[in-house]
Amino acid sequence: MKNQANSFRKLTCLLPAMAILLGSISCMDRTDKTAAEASQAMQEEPAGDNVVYELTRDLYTADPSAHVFEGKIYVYPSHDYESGIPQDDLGSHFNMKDYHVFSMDSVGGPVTDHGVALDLADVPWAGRQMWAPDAAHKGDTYYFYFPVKDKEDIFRIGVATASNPAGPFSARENPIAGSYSMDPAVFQDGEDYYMYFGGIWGGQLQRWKDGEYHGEDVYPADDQPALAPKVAKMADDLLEFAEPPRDVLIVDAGGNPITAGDNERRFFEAAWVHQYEGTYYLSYSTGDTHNIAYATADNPYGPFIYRGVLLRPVLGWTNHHSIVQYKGDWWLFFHDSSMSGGQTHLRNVKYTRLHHNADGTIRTVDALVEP
Ligand code: FUB
Repeated sequence: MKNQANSFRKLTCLLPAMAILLGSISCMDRTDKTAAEASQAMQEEPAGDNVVYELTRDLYTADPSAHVFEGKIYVYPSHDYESGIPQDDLGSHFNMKDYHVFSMDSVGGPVTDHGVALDLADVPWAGRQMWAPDAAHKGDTYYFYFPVKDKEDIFRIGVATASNPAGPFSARENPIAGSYSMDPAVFQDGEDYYMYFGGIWGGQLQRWKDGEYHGEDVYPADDQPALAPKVAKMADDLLEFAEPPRDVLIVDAGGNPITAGDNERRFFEAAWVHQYEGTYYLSYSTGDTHNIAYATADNPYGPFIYRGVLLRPVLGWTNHHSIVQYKGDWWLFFHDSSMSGGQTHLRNVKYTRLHHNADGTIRTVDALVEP
């Protein structure tokens, strides 16, 4: 993946400072706190609007999927580490080989690292690169969904199960039939569960057409509809798809598909869906423009109408998030690269309050910090 131009980051960093000069301090805590100061805030401040909490400083974590299980917040992140693989546009430097699960009893409270929940060596079909996971719960079983390249270096999505939310999880013999690409996010809508997935560039979505792998990087022309995230309803056992994956169309306010050349708004990776007051919110990373954008629909399949940006670029190339409601408040989990001094493949998870506005929009979070 490419390194973002520093000038763009610096410009976004200046915006909150200009706002302060104009009398607004809404971004001040997010932009002025170093990682250590944020940890300090964790001890001293109540759950305020502008506080950014860190998940852990004990290991590198990224791509956080947060859920409330058994009254606690559980976080399912990627586990970054330095594998020595050089950086490239396909994300080879994200060479992760296991997952840890974290939990906390309260916002800003102590965080428990439950240790290795799933290891590459315990997935029979896996080759390399354990990327952004997610989890779901049904009956007395917890399901852990993870993308990893198979032994032919093609991303597939696997599922592993456990009797408790922290694992350890036991992986199935094979990936989910019909799954491909990466970044699974499983959304529960009443009795139904849907998996959203996909990502371009390193996520290989551009190498698939109609569920078939053709192996070539093929992108639509700039004026054509962008490559879409996929969605499939899950079977009752949550171990397979109940239907072939379909495209999730993202359109502008006029109903026109967001085009491949519209890098500020088009889908790149990191789909997440939550529901707020009956509306379905699809949020996703715009990749090379580094935003978390969002779009809304009246059903889980879409089309979703583009609404704006909910998280501006953070330190590091990638931007990846999840949204969860806990005890009445909404929380945005995300990562940046502040703990490693800006190294894109060594990230750390953070979280902060998220606000839905009365008109259905979401208040934009600006969490950029300098390393
Ligand atoms: O962590 C590896 C990849 O980086 C994820 O799968 C993407 O969403 C990006 O965050």
